Amino acid sequence: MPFAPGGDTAGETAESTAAPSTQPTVVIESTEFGFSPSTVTLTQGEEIVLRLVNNGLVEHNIDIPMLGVLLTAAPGETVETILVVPGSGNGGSFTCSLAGHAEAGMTGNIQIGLAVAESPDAETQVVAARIEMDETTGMPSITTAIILAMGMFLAMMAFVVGMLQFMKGFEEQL
Ligand SMILES: [Cu+2]
Repeated sequence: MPFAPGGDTAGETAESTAAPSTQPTVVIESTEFGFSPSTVTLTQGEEIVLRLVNNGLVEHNIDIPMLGVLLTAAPGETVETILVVPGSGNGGSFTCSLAGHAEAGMTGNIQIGLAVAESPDAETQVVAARIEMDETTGMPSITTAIILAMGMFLAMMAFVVGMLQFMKGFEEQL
C-alpha cells in the first residue's frame, strides 16, 4: 500500500496516517461559566492540537487573540484545531467571547514556556565556541609544536642509530 504508484492513494495514505497525529493535545473544558483548566502552559514553537470540550448547556467558545484562535462549540460538542505556538512571548489570556460569559468567569491564561529542545542548540553553541577558541588560539601552534616534536624525535633516533653503528664499527676495528 505505501508503495502504490497512484499519487492519489499515496496522498490519502499520508493524510489518514497523519490524522491520529503525534502533536500534544491540549484539552480545555467549558461549562457555565468557566474553563477547566483555566491556566494552560504551552511550549514555544510547538505544534499542538487545541480541543474545546463544551460540557455546558449553552454554546461557548474559546477566544485566544494571541494565537489568532476562535473555537466555538455547541452544547455537548467537541471542536479542535491545530496551531503552532509562537516562538517568542510568554503568554496571554483567553475568554469566551459570548456576551457576558467572560464577565461571569469564562477567562483563562496561557503561559508559554521555553522549549526543552533549547538545550541541543545551547550545546551546539558551546561546541562552536570551543572550536572557534581553538582556531584563534591553540590550534595552529599545537599543530606546529607536534610537527616540530616529531621532527626532533626522528632526528634524535637517526643520531642514536648512527652513533651505535659508528661505535660498533669502532669496536670491530679493535
Ligand atoms: Cu461561554
